[in-house]
Amino acid sequence: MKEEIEQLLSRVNDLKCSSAKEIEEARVALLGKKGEITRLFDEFRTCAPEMKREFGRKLNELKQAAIAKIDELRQGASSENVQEGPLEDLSMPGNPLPLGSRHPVSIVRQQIVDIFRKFGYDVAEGPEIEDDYHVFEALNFPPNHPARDMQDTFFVSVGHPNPLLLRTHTSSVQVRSMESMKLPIRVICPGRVFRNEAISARAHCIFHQVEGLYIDEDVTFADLKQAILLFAREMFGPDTAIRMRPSYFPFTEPSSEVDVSCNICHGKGCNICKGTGWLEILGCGMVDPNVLEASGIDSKKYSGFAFGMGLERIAMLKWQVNDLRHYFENDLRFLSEFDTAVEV
Ligand code: 2U9
Repeated sequence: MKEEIEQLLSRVNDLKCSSAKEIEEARVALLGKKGEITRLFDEFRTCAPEMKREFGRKLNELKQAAIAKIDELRQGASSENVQEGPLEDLSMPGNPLPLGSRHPVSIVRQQIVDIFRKFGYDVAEGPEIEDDYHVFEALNFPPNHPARDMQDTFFVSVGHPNPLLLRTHTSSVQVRSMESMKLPIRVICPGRVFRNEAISARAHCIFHQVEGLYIDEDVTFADLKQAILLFAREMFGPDTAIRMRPSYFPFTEPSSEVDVSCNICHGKGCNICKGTGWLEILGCGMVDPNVLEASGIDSKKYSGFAFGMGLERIAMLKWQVNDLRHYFENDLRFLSEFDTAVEV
């Protein structure tokens, strides 16, 4: 008991609390009905008579020290809280918490996903680290295609019989959808992609895409054209026109690049559309029969269209951002320009 009293006394002497709440909690823990000092007084009643004198004196000293310490702490706390002059106006609003804002790429992605959801598309996601099959082979890339080269693609494991790589497009997600979903398929795949490119105002080694795929019986190029037109009008305004130019991709045949009418100069020509009146926004085409067959889909019965777009590019056109690097630097002066507050 003697040791317990001494330990408690040194704890009382070292006690440090700043707020009134903490001081009251310490008082209750020491001197309250179930407090440690109160318990020692209870034990004192049962101790041997020859010890009572010494323990009684020590216990009383401990109790007085605890009361004095609590008083001292209370005085310290109240003098810190003394307010000079009149009280502040307590009805004034508090300090506002800084609210974040959504990243421009996230805003554009959400808009595109919302539009295609309305058209009945599902949203699918897949791994960023992929294998050669899902990124190239299943998409009809020939074995010697430059994209398969280390100059263009980041490989995670080299010299492995089935090397892993960072996906260069989200088409790999659509391949996985073809493997796992029942036909007809209507799917939209947003995601981050990686290409071994030098970073500049117009190129980056990481960027974001949304790709889409629709496979059913009797899907034609006219369906593709209509889907893209409806999307462009939802995204860029009801007066938007589209223009399709022939192109080439290994995974679609025929393939096309799509421009929308410039909604800044309305065709007159400005420096955003470089005087042409048109802005390139996406690539698309009819899914190559080889791609359907590679995933076990009968290309005689089914056909489909696919499209892909780069989100940074669309956000650059939408907000006239002239340097891609702004999207990756997280400079608050840039990010706070996009004022859609995050909903919490
Ligand atoms: C499957 C079959 C076909 C996806 C497509 C494009 C055209 C395209 C580029 C736009 C700018 C990529 O971000 S970008 O560099 N994409 O032009 N993508 S068709 O075609 C597919 C995808 C999956 C199974």
